[in-house]
Amino acid sequence: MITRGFTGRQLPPDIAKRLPPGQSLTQDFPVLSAGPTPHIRTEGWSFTLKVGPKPIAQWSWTEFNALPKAKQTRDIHCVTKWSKLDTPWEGVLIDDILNAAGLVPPTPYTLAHSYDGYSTNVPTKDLIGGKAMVALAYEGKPLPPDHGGPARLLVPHLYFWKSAKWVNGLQFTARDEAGFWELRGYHIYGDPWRKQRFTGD
Ligand SMILES: Nc1nc2c(c(=O)[nH]1)N[C@H]1C(S)=C(S)[C@@H](COP(=O)(O)O)O[C@H]1N2
Ligand SMILES: [Mo]
Repeated sequence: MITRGFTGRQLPPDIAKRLPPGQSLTQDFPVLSAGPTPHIRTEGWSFTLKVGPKPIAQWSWTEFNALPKAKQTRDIHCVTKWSKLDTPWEGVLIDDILNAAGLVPPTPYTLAHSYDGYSTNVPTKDLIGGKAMVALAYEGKPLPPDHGGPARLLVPHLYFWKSAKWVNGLQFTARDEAGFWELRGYHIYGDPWRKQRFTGD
């Protein structure tokens, strides 16, 4: 899948230092999904915040797109060992979603939920302070379905499985509850710089 991967040793030092251990650089944008790509119409789309089981805020596509937008260009790192540098995204920061809901982060942990039944857990502090967004566009164009369109979570400082595609809500949880891959042997946190690929790494 990674046809032209470059590892640290062959790269200029300023590029090599941006690759976490064991990662190779890719120029293309691989698609990795546990199942088929769902095609989600923006007409029926909604995004919900929950605290435990209780819904506390919800936006339609139109309402969500009226929230403040931010642009971020970030390096992304997949647990399958590809990294892609300077990926340009636009979307709504989690900070601005919380603001719009009049909410201070209610619990230390969060589960992101998606239309395909996928979920992934992230400590709430890793989602705020400008560290994460719900991305709506990539390279200046609406996010394509394969890459999670119409909306995906983007948490670029963690392995890319934490960036839930087709996201439809965040659930704040009291405890760190394992999501789809975390229940199947992947690391509960997933820091690429600490090679936290699998449970116990
Ligand atoms: N909803 C959902 N989100 C998902 C996945 C998935 O199967 N379903 N796969 C994850 C994995 S393992 C990775 S590496 C990235 C891949 O994103 P990409 O296909 O845009 O490269 O999406 C993550 N988000
Ligand atoms: Mo992945």
